[in-house]
Amino acid sequence: MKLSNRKISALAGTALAAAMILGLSGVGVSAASASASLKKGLTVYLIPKDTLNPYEVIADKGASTALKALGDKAVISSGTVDTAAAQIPSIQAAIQAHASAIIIAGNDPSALCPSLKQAQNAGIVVVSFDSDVTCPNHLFVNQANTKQIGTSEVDLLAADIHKTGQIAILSAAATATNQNAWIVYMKQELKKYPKMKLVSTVYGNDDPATSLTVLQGLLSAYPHLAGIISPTTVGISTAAQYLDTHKSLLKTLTLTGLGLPSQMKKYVNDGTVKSFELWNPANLGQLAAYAAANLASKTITVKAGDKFKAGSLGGYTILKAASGTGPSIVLGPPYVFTKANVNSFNF
Ligand code: RAM
Repeated sequence: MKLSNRKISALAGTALAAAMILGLSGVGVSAASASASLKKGLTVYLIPKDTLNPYEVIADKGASTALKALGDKAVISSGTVDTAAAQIPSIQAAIQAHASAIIIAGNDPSALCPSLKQAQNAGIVVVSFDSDVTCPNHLFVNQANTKQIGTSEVDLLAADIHKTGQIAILSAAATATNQNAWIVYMKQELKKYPKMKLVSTVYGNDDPATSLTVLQGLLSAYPHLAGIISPTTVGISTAAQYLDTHKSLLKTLTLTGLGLPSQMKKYVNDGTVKSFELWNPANLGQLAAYAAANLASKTITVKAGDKFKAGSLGGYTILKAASGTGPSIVLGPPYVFTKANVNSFNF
């Protein structure tokens, strides 16, 4: 859906509008119309950053629901920590299983490339989603425009802290392609706010315990912190939980970033967090599933301008490679959650 963020905010007042924007009414897949030319019985390996992260679990469920509706088999396989090494056995398993496609959220931009090349040599189509890899000949299914995700998080925070004060970033793994790409644009956007100073970026590895440890380190190193951006659902929910039990910090500190409404609504409703952003991870999975099924069926290639239908999500066109990235498709704009709308969402 091609809606600007401003239009989305204007619409956000009603639960129905919000549900339409995030495709909640369409999570169930009407596969029939789009699937006529697709091969059936494909085996598709879904390799998330890790199998424990609730965000990845929802995205994988969206993908596997769509694949099953298309008559394909989905295998979800990954490690329990966000490293490339933990994902490589799953790529090998896909090769052993003669899979048709791999859909992977990269824990590292380049360390997975030798294994993914082996997979491609075995005839397996490679799609990255959520977090890209830099390897050749794959399609990246991006959740939203990379620049918009980065800049909008800074703008959200700036509005709340009167464009002034020390800020920090609580990120995921230091090698995560998606968070690092967003952080590049955060830094660029911060140039618009000369009185906001980024003092530190810490990495919680999308592990709640590590995220808590680095958060506590941050708070003790920078007692005057005015803002934290956590561009990861694991980081922001961990930080929100901590701030909820240390409410005096909220007098001077604002937390925002990317969160799951299901995890964050408690903290938004009790005032710990004012606003945060995301998209529907199940829709991201569904879009990646249709992209993989189309590539494996050779109804499209990894070429800018190629088009396909992603079931209830509608039509998508492959975008030109930008510098430093390959061809991609973008799910849609990020959505801002506040007390006014957060209760309408269940993901
Ligand atoms: C975490 C993961 C994921 C990211 C979301 C926003 O769950 O790091 O890659 O897209 O946050």
